[in-house]
Amino acid sequence: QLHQDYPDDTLHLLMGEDMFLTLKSWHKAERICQLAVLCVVPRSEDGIPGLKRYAEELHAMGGRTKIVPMAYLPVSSTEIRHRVRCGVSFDELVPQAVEEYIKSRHLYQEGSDMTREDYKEIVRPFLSDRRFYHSECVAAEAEKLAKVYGSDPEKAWIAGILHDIMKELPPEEQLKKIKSFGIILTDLERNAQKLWHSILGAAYIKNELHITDPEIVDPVLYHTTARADMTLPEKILFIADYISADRRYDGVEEMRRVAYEDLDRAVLLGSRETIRDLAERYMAIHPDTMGAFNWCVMNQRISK
Ligand code: DGI
Ligand code: FE
Ligand code: FE
Repeated sequence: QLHQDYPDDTLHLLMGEDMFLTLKSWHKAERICQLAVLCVVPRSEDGIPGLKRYAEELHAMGGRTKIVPMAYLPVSSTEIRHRVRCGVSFDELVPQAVEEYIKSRHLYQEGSDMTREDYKEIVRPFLSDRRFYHSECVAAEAEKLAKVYGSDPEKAWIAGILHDIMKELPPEEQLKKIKSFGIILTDLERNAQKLWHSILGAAYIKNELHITDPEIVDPVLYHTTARADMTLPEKILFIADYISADRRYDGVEEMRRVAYEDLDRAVLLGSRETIRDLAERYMAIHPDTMGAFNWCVMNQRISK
């Protein structure tokens, strides 16, 4: 087509080293050689002799070639896409405008190929053995609950493995990070250190791991307090955290039974327990914790 449009011009076909070295196996390779000068961009210094050899083979079948002297860029698109998906910074690999474009359109994140092992690898360095084990148990429990109640089991598992990711950072560091994400805490929140890890966890997942799915981010945000009008994924993580296999407290067996019988009832019992425990210790109760309890009471007929 281009030859018809530009009959007097010489056409050049640009390609990278890998493509060039497979050219002879392409469909109608000889025809391609007739139609255009093949321009190859080397991937590394070491690649050039190999390219020259291959170019000679192409010359033998009538090909014209040019090895383009271009500064070798140690950048691979596969590497960039992988980094984007894993939430690892890639700004040194692309121009700033490209970075902004990729981020603003959330490219290369959909159909994430992150495996469970990838998520575990992300969480592992933040947590002690005990807390990591807890996270695995919560993830497994959340997945199970999701299957029973018709929520997305994979997302439930991911929310579970991530939910306490910030729990063991030193408190001062948690506070610093919360500030750095531009989050303003209420007075109550500033004085309730146990609440920081869920607020920070959700922000970290969003800003650093670039996971924006509300079915993952919101359950993490509300896993400690719960709240009124909870979504199904939020209820599931809140309860999974309460009944996971590593939990030991009086009544845990009863709570496990209720959780699989009536999830809303379990949320009611859970928030009642949290409030009772906090009140006994003269700790401030977060409005969302109260909100969850009130919402549950008003929505359920409570028979003792
Ligand atoms: O992180 P986990 O230990 O797995 O469990 P979690 O995230 O539910 O945290 C439980 C802690 O959070 C427990 O020490 C009580 C505290 N907490 C929960 N709701 C409130 C709260 N603390 C205050 N001050 N106010 C609350 O409303
Ligand atoms: Fe937690
Ligand atoms: Fe937890």
